[in-house]
Amino acid sequence: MTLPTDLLDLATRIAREAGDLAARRRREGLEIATKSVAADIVTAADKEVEAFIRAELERERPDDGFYGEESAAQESRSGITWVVDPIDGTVNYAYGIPAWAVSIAAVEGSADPATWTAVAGVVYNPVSGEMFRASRGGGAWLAGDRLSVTADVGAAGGLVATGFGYDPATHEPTLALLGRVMPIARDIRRIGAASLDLASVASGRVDAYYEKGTHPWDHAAGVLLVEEAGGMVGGAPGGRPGAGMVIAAGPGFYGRIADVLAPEL
Ligand code: LIP
Repeated sequence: MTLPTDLLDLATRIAREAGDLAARRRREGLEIATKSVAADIVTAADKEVEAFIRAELERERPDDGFYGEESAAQESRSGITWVVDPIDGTVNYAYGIPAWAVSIAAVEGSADPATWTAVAGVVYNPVSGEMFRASRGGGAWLAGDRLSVTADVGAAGGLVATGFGYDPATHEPTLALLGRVMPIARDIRRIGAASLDLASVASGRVDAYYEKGTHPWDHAAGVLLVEEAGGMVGGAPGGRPGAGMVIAAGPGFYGRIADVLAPEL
């Protein structure tokens, strides 16, 4: 039986090496292509870094499954699947904004975000050197500091992180949603990487995060960070985070932001 801490140690080592590879490639210059729409970009580094992560995981744990942003899914034979975003915050990475991360999560169960259970996860920002880590039941950590969400928000309201999809057709409804959130917010932060948004909730740097249209690899590790830091997550049917919506906040604010977002769920 593999312990969550064993999976966490493996994810930590690989994320650090993958992040340092991505940072080297950034310094060397990028080749950029587009995916779904003009603003949805992918770099050669995204694919190279995911291939590196995948090869390391296959070498160490050949029976595990894989579910990544840039390559085909692989069914698990061990009951563990690795959910990977090699460079989350791709636009920040391309522009040189120091807010992008390697996100690696180990989940138990089928490769279905609606039912899997994350047991270990890391979000690594190679620019800041911050390695956010969590294992199920083991807490969430940044270096030697245990992470904790904010307990509640003051009279000014919550500091709320959010994001916008690449497809311009989604921007009007997303802005309308933001207009509904602002009355309970002191301000918003648009960091540009869901995994770092969730790490910010877990570390109390923001009070909440919500976003429509993210992918499981964007949030699989970050959601575990928030849960292990005493926070609440949800947004999709069954109280799980999903493509329809991810909501994460401390227990004192979660109900308020979830109520405001409820018509979207
Ligand atoms: C990004 C997310 C971000 C979202 C962007 C994009 P990517 O993921 O981390 O929260 O607002 O639209 O989806 O594409 O950089 O891996």
